[in-house]
Amino acid sequence: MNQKKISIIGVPMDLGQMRRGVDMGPSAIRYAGVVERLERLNLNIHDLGDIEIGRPGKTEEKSEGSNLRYLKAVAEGNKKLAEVVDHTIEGGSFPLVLGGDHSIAIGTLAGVAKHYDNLGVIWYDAHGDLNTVETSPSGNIHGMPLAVSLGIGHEDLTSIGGYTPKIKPENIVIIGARSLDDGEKELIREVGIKVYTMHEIDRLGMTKVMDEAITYLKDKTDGVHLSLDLDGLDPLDAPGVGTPVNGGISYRESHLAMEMLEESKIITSAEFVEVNPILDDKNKTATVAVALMGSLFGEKLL
Ligand code: Z70
Ligand code: MN
Ligand code: MN
Ligand code: MN
Repeated sequence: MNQKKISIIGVPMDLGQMRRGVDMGPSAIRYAGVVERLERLNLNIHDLGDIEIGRPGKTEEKSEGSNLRYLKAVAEGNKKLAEVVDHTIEGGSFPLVLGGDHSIAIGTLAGVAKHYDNLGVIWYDAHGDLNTVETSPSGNIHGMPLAVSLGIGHEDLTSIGGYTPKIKPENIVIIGARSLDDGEKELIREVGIKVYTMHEIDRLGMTKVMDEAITYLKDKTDGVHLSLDLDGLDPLDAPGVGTPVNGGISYRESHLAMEMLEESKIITSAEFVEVNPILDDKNKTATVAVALMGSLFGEKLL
C-alpha cells in the first residue's frame, strides 16, 4: 500500500518574541505523543528531529541599526528550516513543522512556496502577524511572518530561500483574529486579505467559515499551507502560549475546522506553533495540538 509520508520537523525557536520557553514546544508536542498518534492512522511518520537554532545572549539582542530582536539568529534558523522543508517536499513527504514561535513560518513558507505556483495559506491565529519593521509595536519577529512572506519586511527575512514574495495576498485566509494592530488592519485593507475574525466565527459559525475558506482557496491554489498558532484557540483550551487573548476559538470548533480541512484534501503542509510548556498547565496545550493534528490527518470519532 502506498502510505502517505509525513516528516516531522522540530524548530526550537524562541527568539521571535519575549517569553522564553517556547523553544521547548517541539519536545512538549513529542511528549504528548504526536508520532504514536499519527502512526495509528496508518501514516508513514519520519521524525527528522530538530533544526539547530542559535543561542545568542541577551547582549546580542539588537544587531546593527535594526530594532528587530535577534534578527540574525532568527534569519539563520529560518534559512536552515527552509532547506529542510524544501528537501522534505522534494522527497515526496508532507512537512509537519513543530514550533517554536511563529517567526518560523518565514522559513517554512520559504521552503514550501517554491514548489507551488499559487500556494494558499490558512493562518489560524488570534493575531495577524502582518507587522513590518515600521509598524511593529514590539520589534518581535513572530508578529511579522505573514507580512515577510508577502515580501514586506526586513530584507534579511524576505530574501530567505532566494526569492520573494512567497505568497499572494488573495491566496491567504486568516481565521480567529481578535488582536490586530492598526498597521496590520491597514495592510489587510490595502492588499486585500480575507479575514474571519471572531465576529464572523460567532455570526456564521465555524462550519460556514471553513466552507467559505475552503471554497475561496480550492480552485485558485495548487497547494495550501496550514499555519496554526495555538493562541488562535481560547486560552481556556490552550493556556500554554506567550500571548493569550480571551474570546478565542474553542477546542470543539478547532477540531471541526481540522476535520473539514481533512475532508477537503487541500492541505499540503502544516505547522503548529507557539506551544510554551513553561506557561502551560500539565502539557495541556501540546496535547491539544496533537489532538488537532489527529483530526487534520484523518482521525475519526466513529
Ligand atoms: C503583536 C506584535 C503576536 C503571536 C503575538 C503581537 C504578535 N501584534 N504573534 N503572538 N503569535 O508584537 O507584533
Ligand atoms: Mn535544495
Ligand atoms: Mn502567530
Ligand atoms: Mn498569535
